Amino acid sequence: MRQNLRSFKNKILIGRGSFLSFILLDLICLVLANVLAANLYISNTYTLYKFENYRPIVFIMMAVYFFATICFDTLIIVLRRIIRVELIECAKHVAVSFVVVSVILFTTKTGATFSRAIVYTAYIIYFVLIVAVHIIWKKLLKRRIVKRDKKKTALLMTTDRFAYEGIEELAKEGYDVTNIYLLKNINIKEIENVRVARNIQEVEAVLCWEWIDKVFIYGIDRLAIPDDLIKRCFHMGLSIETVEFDYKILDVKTVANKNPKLGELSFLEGKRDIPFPIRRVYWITETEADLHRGFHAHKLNCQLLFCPYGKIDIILDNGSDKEKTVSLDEPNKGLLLMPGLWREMVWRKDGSVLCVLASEYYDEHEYIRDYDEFIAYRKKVEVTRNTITTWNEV
Ligand code: T46
Repeated sequence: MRQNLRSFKNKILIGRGSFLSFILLDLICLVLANVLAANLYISNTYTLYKFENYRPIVFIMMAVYFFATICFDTLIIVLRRIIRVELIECAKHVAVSFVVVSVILFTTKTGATFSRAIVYTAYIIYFVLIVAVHIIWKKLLKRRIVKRDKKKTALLMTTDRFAYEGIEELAKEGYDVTNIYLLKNINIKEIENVRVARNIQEVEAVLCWEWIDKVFIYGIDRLAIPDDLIKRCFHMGLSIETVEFDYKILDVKTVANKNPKLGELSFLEGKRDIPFPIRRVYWITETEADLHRGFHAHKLNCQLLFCPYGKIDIILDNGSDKEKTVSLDEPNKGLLLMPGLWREMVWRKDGSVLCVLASEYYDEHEYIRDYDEFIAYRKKVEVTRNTITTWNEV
């Protein structure tokens, strides 16, 4: 119940409430359109139409306006909307209001006393006015926001596993991450002083009121991002870039002792070295050379593999490029594996130990153990990628 109330409050206050200036502009346009339409039909152009008589219908129009705005989302995401989308959205917005007001005019006695022609003309003028005002107002807003900060800004869509790394990597590309959307609804308010949007409504408000140059999906499968959100971004003419990597070889920090008899100590530290929260640790022992294991891929699980003793080859296949082999032959070598990679492990030395840190709990359903199924899965991911490029080009 409390959750529902909170999400309703977010919807109204954060989602719709932030469009106040657009709502006010629209209302001014509505009144102006009525005055102009009335003047077209009344011979005495110097007296602005007998507004007193006309007042009830304007109030009805305003009430319908609020109804359309709140119930049909006709005003949502206005700042970056591309012109074609702006036209469609304004037409939708006027159409909802027009249909409701027409029904009132045709079905009520009071309605019959008003000139329907004036109302219809008012709606045509209203449409032209709001399109023009929205476009100009957005240009002004953009100029004000862009002026304030000349750095390129980014919205980062990721999970808690990759947020830190994402901020760092995008900074290298010259982007200042101003907002983060975490895929899993975890109660984190900020990461490295960057605000975290807790739900889609908050992301929409960010996209509307803050100047975002680009949206980045970092280190996660694009299929995991809600479709609605992706569409919203494209609706606004925002491009989305996915930063993907299949695997990374990491240096595991190692402290060598002055006295070699004391051996070496290697260590991995939570957020600093491992870009995901560790949910599981496992290791494979009692092995012999020439043992082959694996032959599967993961849909969700990210892993960090290391071999503290011996030598193990990890053969990686992403379904399209040539297979790659990474040899884990030193304790200070780590291999970060992203989901969606087919792997085979080959033991090269008796007794070699494979240690794995995993981002997910064990779940047989997120394994792909059939190679054909794996290829089909990779293709599906590719298709989404292409679709996104096409939308981007619109
Ligand atoms: C991977 C490579 C590197 C569990 O019950 N819990 C666990 O956490 C794991 C990892 C496995 N199991 C069971 C499932 C199977 O019945 O242990 C059995 C052997 O697992 P699997 O055949 O998947 O083992 P490998 O060596 O082929 O693969 C393992 C991991 O499963 C996999 O995630 O990436 O190591």
